[in-house]
Amino acid sequence: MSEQLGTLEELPQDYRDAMSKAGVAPLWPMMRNVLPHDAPNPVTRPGHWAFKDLRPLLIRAGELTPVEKAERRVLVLSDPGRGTGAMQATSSIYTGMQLLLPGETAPAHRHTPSAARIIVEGKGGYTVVEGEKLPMEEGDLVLTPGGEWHDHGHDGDEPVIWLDALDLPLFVYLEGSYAEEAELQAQRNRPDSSQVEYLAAGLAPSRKKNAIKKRYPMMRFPWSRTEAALRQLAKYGDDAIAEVDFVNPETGDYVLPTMGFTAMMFASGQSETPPLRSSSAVYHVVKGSGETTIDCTKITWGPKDTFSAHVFSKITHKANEEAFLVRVHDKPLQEKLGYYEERQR
Ligand code: GTQ
Repeated sequence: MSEQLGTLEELPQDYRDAMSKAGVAPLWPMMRNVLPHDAPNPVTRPGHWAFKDLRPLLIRAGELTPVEKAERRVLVLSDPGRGTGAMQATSSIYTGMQLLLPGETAPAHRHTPSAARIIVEGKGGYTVVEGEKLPMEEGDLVLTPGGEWHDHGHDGDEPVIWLDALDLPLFVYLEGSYAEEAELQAQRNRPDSSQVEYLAAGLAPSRKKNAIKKRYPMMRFPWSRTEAALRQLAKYGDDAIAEVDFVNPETGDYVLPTMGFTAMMFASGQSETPPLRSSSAVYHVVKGSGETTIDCTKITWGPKDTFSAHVFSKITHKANEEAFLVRVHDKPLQEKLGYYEERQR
C-alpha cells in the first residue's frame, strides 16, 4: 500500500498540456483527496448557533424584510468549515431559523427536498401540508416531505420561530433541487393525524384490503408525547441516556427518506460518549443546558441553541441540568446507501 502517490509536477509539461487539451487528468495525484485511508476527511467543522444571538437578528429581519419579499424569512446556519453563506450545516443537512410574525402567511410551495421543523418559540403558528393543518407548539416536530404542498400561517400574537432542517444539500448536489409555487391551500376542518389516526402508540386505523397507503401518514409529533416517552424510558431504562427515534407509525421506518430525528434526554449531570458514527448531525436543544466536546471543540449550550457535528467526530455530551435535545442526522440516507457505521472508542 503506497502512502506517496505520484504528483502532477513530476510529469512533463508537454504531457500535462496535452492532457488538459484532451479534457482528462491523471487520477493518482488526486486519488487520496477523494479516497483517503481508513476514514473520510470532512470539510464540515463543528458549529454552534446560540439562540440569544440569532433571536435579535431574526426579529430585526422581521422589521427589515416583509414576508412577501422573503417568501421564507430564514437565517441560514452556515457550516464554519464552508464559511458564512454556505447553505448547509453539514454535508447533507441544511438548517435555518425561520420567523413568522402574527397574521403573516408564507405562500404554498412544494419542492424536491424534504423538510422538518422543530418549533423553538411562540404560540399560534401552523404549517399546512397537503391541506392538513399542523399546529406548531414548542418542541413539536412537523414534517413537510418532498413533493408535498406546504404553507405556513400564524394565528397568535407573538413572533413564532422554528428551526428548519432540509436535505437540500443532497438535492443541490444531485442537480435535483427545484420548487413550484401556488396560492395558500384550503385547510381540511379536522385535527391532524397525530390527534386522530395515531393518537396512541401501537394503535393504527384498521388496515383495509386495497386501501391506498399514505407514504407519510403522520406529519406532526407533539412534544408533550416525546417528553413523556423519554421520561418513562429514563425512569425504567438502563444507565444510558434515554433516546427515542421518530418513526412512521404504519411502517416503523424513519419518518423521511434521508433525514432521521432522535430525541434525547439527559438527567442533570448525566454525560454520554456515543460511538464514532459515519453520520453527521445537527443538535437542537429543546430545554436545558450543558457542554458538548466535538473533537477539540467545546460547545457550551443553553436552551434553544443549535450545534452540529461532522462525520466520525469524537463526541462527549454532559448536561448541567435536565436537558432535552433533538438530533437531526443522515443515518437513514447512509443506511440506504449501505455504509452507515459506528466505531467504538
Ligand atoms: O419553510 O418551506 O428554511 O422551502 C428553506 C426552504 C424553509 C420552507 C427553509 C424552504 C422552507
